[in-house]
Amino acid sequence: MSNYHIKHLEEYFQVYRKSVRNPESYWEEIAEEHFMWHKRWDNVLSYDFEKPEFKWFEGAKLNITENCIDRHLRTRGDKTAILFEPNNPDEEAQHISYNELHERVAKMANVFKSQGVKKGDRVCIYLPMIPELAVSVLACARIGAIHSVVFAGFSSSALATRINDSDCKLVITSDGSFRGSKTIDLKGIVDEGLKKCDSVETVLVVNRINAEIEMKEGRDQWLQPLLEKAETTCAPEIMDAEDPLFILYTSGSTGTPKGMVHTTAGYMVYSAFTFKNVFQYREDDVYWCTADIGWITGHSYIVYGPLANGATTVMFEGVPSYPDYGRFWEIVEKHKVTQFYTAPTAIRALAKENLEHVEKYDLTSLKVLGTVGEPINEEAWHWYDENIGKKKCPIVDTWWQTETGGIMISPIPYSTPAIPTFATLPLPGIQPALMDEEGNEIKGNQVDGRLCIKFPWPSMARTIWGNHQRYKDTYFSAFKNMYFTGDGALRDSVGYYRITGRVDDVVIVSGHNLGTAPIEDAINEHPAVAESAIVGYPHEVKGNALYGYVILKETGESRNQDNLRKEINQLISDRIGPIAKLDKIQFTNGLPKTRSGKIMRRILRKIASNDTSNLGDTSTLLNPEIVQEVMDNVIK
Ligand code: 6R9
Repeated sequence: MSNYHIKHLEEYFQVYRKSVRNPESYWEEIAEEHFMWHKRWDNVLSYDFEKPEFKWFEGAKLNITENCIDRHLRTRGDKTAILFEPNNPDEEAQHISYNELHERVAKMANVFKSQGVKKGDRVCIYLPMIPELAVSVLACARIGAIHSVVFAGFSSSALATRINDSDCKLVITSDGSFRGSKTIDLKGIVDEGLKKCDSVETVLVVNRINAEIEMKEGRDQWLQPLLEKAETTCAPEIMDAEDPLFILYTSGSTGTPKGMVHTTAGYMVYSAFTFKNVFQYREDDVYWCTADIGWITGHSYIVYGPLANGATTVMFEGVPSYPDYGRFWEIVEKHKVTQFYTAPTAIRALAKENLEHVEKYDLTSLKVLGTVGEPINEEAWHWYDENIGKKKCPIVDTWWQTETGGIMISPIPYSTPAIPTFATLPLPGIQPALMDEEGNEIKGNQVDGRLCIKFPWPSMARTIWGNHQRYKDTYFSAFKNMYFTGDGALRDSVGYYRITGRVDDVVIVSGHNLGTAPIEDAINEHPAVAESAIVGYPHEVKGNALYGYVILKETGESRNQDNLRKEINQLISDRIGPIAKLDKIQFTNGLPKTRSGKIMRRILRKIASNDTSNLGDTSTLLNPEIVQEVMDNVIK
């Protein structure tokens, strides 16, 4: 039995020690045993932090879709690969078997080819969470085209920026999408965006909502008739280990989005390995990640990781609040979901609602719960543990990034004892380091610093598309011979990591470093508080002072606000110390959030600092309208 599946903490430590003593042989063994290669690698790893350049499994030849589909056909052909749950609960779910997926990917790949798409070309995928999205991703990989999935909630200008940055040749979209009780005119957004794009030759359109749309002569084509004519098999393009697999854009703290480039072999090995271990996936499980495939979480843990393991992966088109707040739990019951992976922001939103929405459903199929995307506060963690996991399901708080390609720090269920708000221990092969501002590594436990990774791992992003210098500057210049994550973290007395938030979320008040996340945690413990965000603003005496934006639960809204402010500060004082008390507290109905649920603290910081002349790009916000409301109620 290989060490692909870790079952005990003791085993974790053994595996971990082995993995860092000799990373090359560790990953080589996994790559050898669990994947299908056309040619073996000549060299497991070569790297240079100065250039920076990282190559894994160089010389190997493979196609990732053979690993995700073809090799399962003999033993799992009729097993459900993708379980599609539509937006509308009255529409029937689709069980797409591995055999069917094989055929659908081949047909889509042949359609792409018929439109002139070749190995190395970029294809932009702008689709809602429908099977065609996963199928297009895999079809690109089948023929060696580089996919660039753009989340179908992004605006036309955000779409155009991304298409132009990587000169996509083809765009695949749909006539529209369903989102709760609404429909969204995706094709209209594409038409608007493409006014600014010269590289796009073809737009393929999936019919999802039967909308009347305009089709531009010579550019736009309905997908269905092309699929009907397409051959049902497509030989895989044989790729080099380091050939790019996809580009995925992530926003930086400044400037244009960064097109992170992931390559084939290392990404495959690491996403598959982490999927199996972090979710303790077993053959008959039904795994559900609620993310959108437009984010890295969807790439690695809806598509590639699960399919490389021959798993059944649920794809949900809708939203947690439609037709009501019980929708997630209804789906868990209906499909007997065993692993459930979501974001803290979703948990907090659902925890605000009546518990009846949870209690109506049978959640006993669940075995493992996961969270990703931001630090999870204690209150949300306990709500998840008690009401969803019924205190029987390990919770994996998984820390990672678009750039890391896969989960880096996370408990392993049944092995790592969890502590709320701690991502706990690094996965095998991952070597975190905490650094001080002078560039020295902070050794030992009970310390905090800037989180870096000091040795390469297989799924690290290899460059920023078209801008290698920016890749170097952003990730490899702050600390020598290290990858800098941009996050702060602390390591507790037993070596567990807790992510304290982006380093730029740290506020220095009277010379004290204060992470905003722990203060928010303290505030969120107040029974009347639903959510909060803390930022720093300039203060004459302290350098910086703290400004809190607080959303109240319905029950809190009738309370006297001055009393609430006092209670909140008392809580902070109790939990963290008087130094962390807030100078100003603004009660608000909402907070500006990115589409992946992250609070845009940059905007809140400017508002609190009375510096609203240039709020920067707000086009990627989920709720741009809230910005004005927050500004109107600012406390001067
Ligand atoms: C996968 C993903 C990355 C940033 C990362 C960090 C934050 C993600 C977290 C977490 C605390 C966790 N983050 N997971 N913070 N605990 N479990 O979210 O990728 O969208 O690129 O965001 O998200 O700040 O640096 P991405």
